Amino acid sequence: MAKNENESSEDHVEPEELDAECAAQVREELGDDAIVEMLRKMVLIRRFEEHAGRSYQRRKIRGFCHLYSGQEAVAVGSLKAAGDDDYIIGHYRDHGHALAAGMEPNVVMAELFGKAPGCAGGKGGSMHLYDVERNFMGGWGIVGGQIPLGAGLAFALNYRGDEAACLAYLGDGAIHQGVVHEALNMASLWELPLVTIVENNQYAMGTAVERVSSTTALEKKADSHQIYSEVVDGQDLFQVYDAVRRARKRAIEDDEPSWLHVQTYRYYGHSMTDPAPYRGKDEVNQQRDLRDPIVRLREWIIAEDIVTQDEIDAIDDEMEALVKESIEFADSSDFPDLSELTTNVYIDWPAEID
Ligand SMILES: Cc1ncc(C[n+]2csc(CCOP(=O)(O)OP(=O)(O)O)c2C)c(N)n1
Ligand SMILES: [Mg+2]
Repeated sequence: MAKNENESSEDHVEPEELDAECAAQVREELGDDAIVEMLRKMVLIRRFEEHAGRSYQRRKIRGFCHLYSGQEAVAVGSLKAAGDDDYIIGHYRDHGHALAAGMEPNVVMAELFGKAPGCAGGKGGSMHLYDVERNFMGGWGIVGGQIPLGAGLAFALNYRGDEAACLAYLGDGAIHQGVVHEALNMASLWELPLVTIVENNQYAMGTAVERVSSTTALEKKADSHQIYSEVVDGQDLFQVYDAVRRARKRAIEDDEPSWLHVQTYRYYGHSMTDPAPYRGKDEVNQQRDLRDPIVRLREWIIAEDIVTQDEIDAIDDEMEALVKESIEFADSSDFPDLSELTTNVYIDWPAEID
């Protein structure tokens, strides 16, 4: 497994500082407790992914498993900006969004283990987390397919007159899918409250973004649809929060969709079976040393005297314990009953149609 954010590579280097002005403004708006809470969520996701990776290697988790480590500030910052009635829809790399949306680690881990108490009864697995009560409409395995669904959710919000937006996440590898552009065109034309969040982690499976995209300035991809766009530092929690907060406001108050090009990085291979031969260790170490979203946030929190190093260490221990508990919970839970094999496949027609 890759090293965690507490270990840096041999030559110690100072990480890049967060944007001080933006950090101060968000601090003023949200307060210190909310910032510490966001740190806790980011650490929870990091620890969760480490344990999920190990459980996959032990064959406790089968099928697909795509880890989110490195991208935590995107899910946590953006979902902090979401309103209670907002819809959230994303891609298959969805553990981080599920946890950031408030799903219980036990329920998420049980789903990864294919166990009955999982959010989809253990029948969906890693790519299909879902929580209707939190308006988390799922991780989706069809690359780009979640964007027309997100546009549909945004349409529903408008149709019902709800003051809310749909946050729809996609990867750099999804932005050239035809349906994404069909959906963007409609979102622009119909002024839908759709906030698209492009998580540019630099690679689509094994292909670097510069090898497949006519431009690496991915924000420009929305220009022909006359959709507002901007570049966001995805390793800076506050910049993510602020960009999404403004995009949501534009969506709800000005009927303007947005396209946010969020620059981030993933530390593991595409999935658990990808050893990532297409990039060097140095590149990954450089990202971890200079741009890790948790390290950068911690440094800022300590410099601002919000909490002490000891309190930060205690958060680490607490999140590690929470995740270990979720592993034990998932491991000791039952698999779905055999009778579940045929449920949720066909609807009980006509009773459910009426
Ligand atoms: C329509 C479709 N085409 C191809 C695939 C296979 N596939 C799965 S992930 C992936 C790459 C997606 O990369 P990106 O959008 O950058 O997301 P990341 O894995 O980096 O989070 C591809 C091509 C798929 N799932 N769906
Ligand atoms: Mg990608």
